[in-house]
Amino acid sequence: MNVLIETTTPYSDQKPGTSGLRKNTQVYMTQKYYTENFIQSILMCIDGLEGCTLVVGGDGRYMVKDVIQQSIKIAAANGVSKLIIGQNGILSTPAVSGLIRKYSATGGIILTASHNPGGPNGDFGIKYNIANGGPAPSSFTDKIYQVSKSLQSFRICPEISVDINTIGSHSFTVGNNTFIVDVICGVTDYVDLMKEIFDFQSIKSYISSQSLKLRFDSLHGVMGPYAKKIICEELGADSSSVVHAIPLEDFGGGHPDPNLTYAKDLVDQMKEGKLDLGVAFDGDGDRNMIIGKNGFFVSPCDSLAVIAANHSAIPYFRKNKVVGFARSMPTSAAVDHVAKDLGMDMFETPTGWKFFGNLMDAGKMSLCGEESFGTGSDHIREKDGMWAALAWLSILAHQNLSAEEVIMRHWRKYGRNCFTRYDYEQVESEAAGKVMQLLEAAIEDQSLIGSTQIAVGKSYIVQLMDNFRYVDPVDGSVAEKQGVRIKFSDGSRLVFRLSGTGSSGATIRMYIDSYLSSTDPSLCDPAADILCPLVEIGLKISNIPALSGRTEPTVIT
Ligand code: VG1
Ligand code: CO
Repeated sequence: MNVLIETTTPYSDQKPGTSGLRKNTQVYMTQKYYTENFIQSILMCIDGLEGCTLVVGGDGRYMVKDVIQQSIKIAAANGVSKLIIGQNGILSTPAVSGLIRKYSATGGIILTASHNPGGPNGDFGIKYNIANGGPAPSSFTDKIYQVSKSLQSFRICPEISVDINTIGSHSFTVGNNTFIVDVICGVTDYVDLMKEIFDFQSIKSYISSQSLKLRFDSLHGVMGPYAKKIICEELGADSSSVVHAIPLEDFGGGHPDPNLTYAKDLVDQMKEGKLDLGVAFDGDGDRNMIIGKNGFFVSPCDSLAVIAANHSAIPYFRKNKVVGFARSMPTSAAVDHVAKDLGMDMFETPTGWKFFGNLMDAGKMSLCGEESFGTGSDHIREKDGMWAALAWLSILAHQNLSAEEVIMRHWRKYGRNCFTRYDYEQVESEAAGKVMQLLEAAIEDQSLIGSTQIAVGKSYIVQLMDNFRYVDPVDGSVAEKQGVRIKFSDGSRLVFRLSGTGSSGATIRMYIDSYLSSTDPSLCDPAADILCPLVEIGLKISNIPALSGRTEPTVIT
């Protein structure tokens, strides 16, 4: 197979965000060699590229198959020895993480824009994961960006093409080297891993003995085949338990984001009261939303805390000692109370899963999560939607309670960290910048400290205002400006940051949380009622409505 050196012109905007390079699909489609440049840039940053093994897969969105063919050609020409590719190009993000670890690959390329819509008018994304199975750290993605800005050529074997729809192994000779492409079933290894972690037999008997009615909604993302295999075939639930299970290139026109807005169908079905547990996943299968009977919403912050408190219901955690917990900074401190109770270490990291990997590799932390519907453990180095669902099923089986009862019991023991998030999506970048400048100016002059903020008859005193700075306890790397925090004297908190996963304009996120003690008379009130004064205060301090021109957020969680 011939290797060609193709001349190209560099792009100045290939800067990975919170989780990979995400752009409108048209950017990849219409700009010459946009994809090729980025893949070449990734490869040039891999130590030991010659002779290495990489895992490649995507979430089934538009362009995934084409980009896999391009990746095969470019990897071959760059001296990679072997690619492991999911059949039909499909691999969930957690499955890629598991495969990298299982087969000791050097890394993996994941083709996904995760929860962003797909199709020719949606988004596409490319992400690189390192040898531990986790997202490349910022030092690595910065290097990719630097390389991409001056890239003059890429290497390609144009003659190589592989049938990725059929399982099988393919071998090519490139120069003096052999290049192998293994097309594997993307589901098998993942299911095997889940079987090592959970007690499938006891979950199965629980489902059948209680005649539990489940609804797993994959939103036409990557999780359909995984859900069918695990929930129906392995755990014996009937076929109606799995919906929107065929991965579609445009997710059926939907927004594959498991939250109350974009997975409203599931929430509405759960509200009818006939189903016991609802779960939704995002496009690439790393996020999960848990909904109990009658539409009871489990906040991801509470979900993490509940799994932490009940970790012994999961065989994996009985075998492997749990050493500590972690959460992203904007995530509520619900899990902190559990850590304190159990005498575990607790870490607070910036937003994005890449910050958890070092802690896990160093044996400091076993279980972590983010408020953005991400939960996971050190079985891999990505958040894992199906893992979270199976953790919940294990806990329900262990306690023989409903999801709502599990949460109520948790609040009565630990108190409740009431949480909500307001997203203002696709705001003009300039306006979003102004919101952040306003907040940063208030940090600078500390003008709000000590002030009393009053709304809806409640008053709060501002105690602290800063921009979160993280020093990695393992390698000492520093991440600055990871979110503006306003802390009040009663422990309530507001956080503001801009999203790093959008593809156009800017998304402003405002996170609000407040702690209620276990005996508070409002303990079980709706989060919206409890947090409404703080929301108003947040909007007033940040001036979001006036600066963004938005009277309402796009999504409320
Ligand atoms: C968002 C979430 C963050 C998550 C990231 C990737 O980032 O807030 O918690 O790790 O998406 O998730 P941002 O920068 O938009 O707030 V996924 O499932 O889209 O890979
Ligand atoms: Co995702």
